[in-house]
Amino acid sequence: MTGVRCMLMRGGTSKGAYFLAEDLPADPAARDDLLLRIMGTPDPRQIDGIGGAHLVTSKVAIVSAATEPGHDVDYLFLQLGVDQPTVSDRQTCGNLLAGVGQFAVERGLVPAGPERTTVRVRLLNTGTIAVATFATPGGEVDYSGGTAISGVPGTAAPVELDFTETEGSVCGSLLPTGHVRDDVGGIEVSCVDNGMPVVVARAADLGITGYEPADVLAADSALTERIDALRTEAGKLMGLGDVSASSVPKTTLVAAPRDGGAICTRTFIPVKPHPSIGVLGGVSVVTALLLDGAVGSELLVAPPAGEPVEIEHASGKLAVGIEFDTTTTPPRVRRSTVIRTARKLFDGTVFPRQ
Ligand code: NQM
Repeated sequence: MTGVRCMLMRGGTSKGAYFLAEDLPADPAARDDLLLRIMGTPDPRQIDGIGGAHLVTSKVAIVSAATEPGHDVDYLFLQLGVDQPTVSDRQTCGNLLAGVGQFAVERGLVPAGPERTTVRVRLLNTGTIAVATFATPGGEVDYSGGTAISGVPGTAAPVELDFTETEGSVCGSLLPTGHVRDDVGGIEVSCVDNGMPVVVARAADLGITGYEPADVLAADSALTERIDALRTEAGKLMGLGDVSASSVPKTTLVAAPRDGGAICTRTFIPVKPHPSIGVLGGVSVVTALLLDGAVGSELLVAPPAGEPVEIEHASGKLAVGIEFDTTTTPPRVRRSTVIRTARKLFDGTVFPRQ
């Protein structure tokens, strides 16, 4: 049986299989078929593969050396379904991105610095560049450290992620509907794309408090239907066409903060509750809430200017730093930053189901 070289990594609050592009078939159809068999999709338990039976653990990162100047590596993200045999490249993933730089060093694509290494990563799904900086004492990746992130037990080495030019990276503009606020089937929403297309609505407008645990939301089939209808209509307004089989747009329901953060969120990917919130999903939500007139901006308890905005989510908090260029109208996002951690879980050969 032929195996494939693979590294399993936790990236932020997600887990995925990382491959060098050269270790996978070049033909996308053959590649996707192989990846489905590696992950054990379709099967709600992914019992015959290495997927973790949830969308945030059914992910793939494909990395290769850059072919153009200006960045070090190319990163293609693929979201694999769990119970459906789907492979989607319509979104990127900021959580798996947190492991891409270390993977590139481990595979010899990028030389490690003596203390820290900075890797410029082109996100092939969106065409934008992210910069990842992490510890490489003595020229080796060190995954251990004292940084805790919500949704992951224990601590690990911090990875600084810095994003620029993410505005409209999937839909073409920061406010893809052309408005800061829209009415979709009687629900007020703000549709935004600052690296991830997201529909922001008030939790109360969908009949929930916004503080429910993820498993309670997952069991609420009426809510799932409402969110599906909302995102399907909003997706059309955002220029994404028929999104019924697409992982974007995500939906984030917001409520007043109650744990010292700036806003409380519950996110759906695209209709299943996220255990926390995605990285670029979080960046997009914060960007929306900082815009005058955005739905939910009245609930935001904004920190002093220049300080990160802490998003409360179903398993803790995510801090997002956003720098706006206020000399333009409307203001443009200059850069956004998030701290994550990542860890190599195993490195070896994976054997796909036949
Ligand atoms: O928004 C889940 C995750 C993500 C994506 C999702 C992500 C991001 O938690 O950048 O990280 O939104 O499907 O990994």
